Amino acid sequence: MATIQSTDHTAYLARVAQTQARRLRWWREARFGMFIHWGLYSQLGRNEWVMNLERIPLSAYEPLADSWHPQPGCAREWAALAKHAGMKYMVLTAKHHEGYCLWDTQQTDYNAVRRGPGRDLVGEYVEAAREAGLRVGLYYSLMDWHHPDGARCATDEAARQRFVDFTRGCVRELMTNYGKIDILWYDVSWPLTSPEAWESYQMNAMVRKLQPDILINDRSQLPEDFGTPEEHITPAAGARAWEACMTFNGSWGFQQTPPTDWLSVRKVLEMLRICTAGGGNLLLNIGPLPDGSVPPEAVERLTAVGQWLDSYVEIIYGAVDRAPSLVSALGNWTCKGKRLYFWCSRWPGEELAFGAVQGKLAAARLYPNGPELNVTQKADRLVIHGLPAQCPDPVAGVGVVEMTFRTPPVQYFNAGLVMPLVKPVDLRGKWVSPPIRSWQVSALQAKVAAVDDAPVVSLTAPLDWHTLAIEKETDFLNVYAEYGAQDGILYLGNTIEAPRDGVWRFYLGYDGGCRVFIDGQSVFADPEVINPALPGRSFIDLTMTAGRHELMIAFDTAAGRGWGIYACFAIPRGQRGIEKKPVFPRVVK
Ligand code: H79
Repeated sequence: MATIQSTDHTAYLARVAQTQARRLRWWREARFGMFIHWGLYSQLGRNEWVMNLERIPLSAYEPLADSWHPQPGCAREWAALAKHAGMKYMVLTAKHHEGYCLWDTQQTDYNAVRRGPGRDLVGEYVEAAREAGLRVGLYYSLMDWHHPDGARCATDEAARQRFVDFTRGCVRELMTNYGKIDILWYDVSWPLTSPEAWESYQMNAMVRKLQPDILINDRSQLPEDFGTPEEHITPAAGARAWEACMTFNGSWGFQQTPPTDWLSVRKVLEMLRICTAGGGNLLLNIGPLPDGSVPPEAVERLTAVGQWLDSYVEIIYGAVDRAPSLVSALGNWTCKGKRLYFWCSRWPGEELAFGAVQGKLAAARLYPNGPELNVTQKADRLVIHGLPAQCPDPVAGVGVVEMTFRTPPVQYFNAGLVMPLVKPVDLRGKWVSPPIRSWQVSALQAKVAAVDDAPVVSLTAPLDWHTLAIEKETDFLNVYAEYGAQDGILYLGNTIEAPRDGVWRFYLGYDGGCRVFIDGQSVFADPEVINPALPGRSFIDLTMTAGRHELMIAFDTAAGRGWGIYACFAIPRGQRGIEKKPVFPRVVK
């Protein structure tokens, strides 16, 4: 039985993965959506958790179902506002934790058609969103404070089955009765503690059968299509799609707060900029009043946001990507096609500089239509001249510089320190060997939790070894150039020949954690960064017999924006003078 189930899941997951890029296409370009929290709690105006947080008994809460009489046409107002604000999709709470269903459901009488409103509020919303050309999302809380099995399902199997049937019934109706639904936004999956208990695979497989193009969020205890950081903006790792959901004034459900407690226009634009630079979306909430009208603070601010967006359409929406290899303390980078955009939120004045950029800048101008700017690019410093003294956009407090590069830019920061890339000449001299000039470099291997867990490998292992020589200018092995910004373990190996039995000091500067092996024995591991320009700070005394040995370094590319190693041998201090002329291990070609 278990085997059959897991096979089913594999097939399901494969299908999800296979269609994901296609299904996500519109969503990745949409950037900005409207979240709408609206329910019985809106009448109380003390947060959508009011029933729970104030322990309002059901007998006192349920009458809210009859006293709710929202104005007709309010969904059109939301849709018009979303459109004006530059939002491309909407997500409405079809059922929040309180358990009240805003649609015409057969699963419970506790719904908007049979009680107070006497209307299908989901139906009205879907129609209004579609009319405005917006994508349609439905929020559904798995947790349910009204359903009699909503809590005891955790401890009573019959209750669990009833509750899961109810849940599946609700979701089926939402996915069947309203035409094309673009997003299913699950929330809180308390109290069941596994996707098996929720029967999430089966439920979501049903959803996808009914809605082949749908996107499902990650809150049914399965990762599905996108991550949902809540009240913080944290980009997902790698290429995983993500959407930050944010309140406007600290409460999802309608709550009156002083105007200063609402997000300012600038703050909303900042969120949008940070989401854009992280390749994610912003789902910004409004909590309409019980009559369905939108709080004037939200209307006013969203309207201004939309006006601002009109001038930035090209670089907010569409195929905008992260530019993960570039950083600055003054703002964020994005790219679109061949162009790079620096969103400068801390305006430096007439000159804007970037350090350690490799890649030739061809042209720069102030977005959207400034004249071409003068630039100087020398050694590791790139300066853009002739910018306005003050930030050109007083609304967002951000100026965008559009750039094109001849070759794709990356930054090599040397251990994060601002220092000239000097050769470590202090190590040169009679008792110190020249640096090891070339290494065998493996293909990037799987990431490990800590560099001291890096498995032993040998040069005979089939890891696509290739030769990499140190850079002429610095004598460093530029590991960064090999792996770009990817995370993983890179192996650097050499066969060396010791000229006699003895102890040699192995100086190693490394910008990133590493582990060292001799003949498959671990002799050293350090997760820290030792500036390669200061290799004397880090050494290992290696005892070797005369003859050949394999020297292997596991280099943790994730340990920083690391860029390389410097390695050489030396005769330890106490042993100097034993021999007239020091002899060092040499690399066997
Ligand atoms: O709808 C909005 C919020 O009401 C809802 N998500 C957004 C989009 C939300 N707010 N807070 N939470 C969810 C936090 C959830 C806390 C929980 Fe628990 C922790 C739910 C389950 C574990 C506390 C412990 C409440 C139930 C068990």
